[in-house]
Amino acid sequence: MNRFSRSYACAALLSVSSTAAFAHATLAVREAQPNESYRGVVQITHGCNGQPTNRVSVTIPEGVVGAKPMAKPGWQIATETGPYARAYPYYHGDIREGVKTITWTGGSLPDDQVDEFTFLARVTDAFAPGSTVYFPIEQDCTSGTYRWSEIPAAGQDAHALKSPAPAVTIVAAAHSMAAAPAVKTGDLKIETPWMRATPGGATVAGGYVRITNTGTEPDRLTGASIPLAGSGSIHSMTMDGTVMKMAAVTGGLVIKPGETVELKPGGLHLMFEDLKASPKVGDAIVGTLTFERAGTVPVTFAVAPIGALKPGAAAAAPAAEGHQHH
Ligand SMILES: [Cu+2]
Repeated sequence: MNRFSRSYACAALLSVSSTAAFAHATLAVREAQPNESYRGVVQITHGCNGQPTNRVSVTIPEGVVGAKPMAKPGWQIATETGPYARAYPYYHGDIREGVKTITWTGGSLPDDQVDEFTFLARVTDAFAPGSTVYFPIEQDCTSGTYRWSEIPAAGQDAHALKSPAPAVTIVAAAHSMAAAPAVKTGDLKIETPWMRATPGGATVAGGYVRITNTGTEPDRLTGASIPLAGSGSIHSMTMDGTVMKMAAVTGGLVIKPGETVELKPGGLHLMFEDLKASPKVGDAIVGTLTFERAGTVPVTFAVAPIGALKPGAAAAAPAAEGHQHH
């Protein structure tokens, strides 16, 4: 009886491990942001059928650049480098080649222990928020190997895969919207120029900024421009019954001495029309503001998510926006 129950338990275990996808190699950090550094921590949680792991290799996917392994006592590290499919912006100019695989060998990680193999890299803007990046991993043991390299086909559930490649989800870089320093130009202080990302195909975008007149003479904001837009103007918003209406501010927006004028969602705003491309979250769009006295001033608009109510804020619920453009 004892013998029977033991072999039964063993069969049950085998059938579980052959149908469920229990990856022995995972990434500890499962989210990354475009144009931000990524700390890849490969976690090995099992050996191969009881055998210790003595080789771990990770493939750095196209669009992830500047990969560099962290030194690991007891293990030797080898890297393979090669050209990227295109040049990517990097800290000091474009980068065109770099590390494609990182391999740790020479150590021995027992089946009943876990360990981490770390690298640093930079995720480029090759990936849009919401997309997934895969880092295939090879695991070799004293006997036996695993290839955690399966990537789900479109619409396929990753859980259905027998040896899935660890996946990282790309999320919008909300915190990269750190306010640019205030621009001082003559008597004007210009703070936090920003705009919202727009859905593909949109032809208009709102722009927002805070302007303080520190002088003794009034000035007048008369125009705005960004390279993406055919035109830029200043709009006011008023309630007509329950309908929000926009109108161009004719003759420019006066900023009196000592006054701060805030252009923000739901109120006065810059209106960019005839968009040739969509502003994307995390973009920094260099444009201009034109004043009667201060002249034309370059400013950089940080792009916040679609529907954001503040620079650097997350997208607002659609109902909270209440602002239909044209
Ligand atoms: Cu408008």
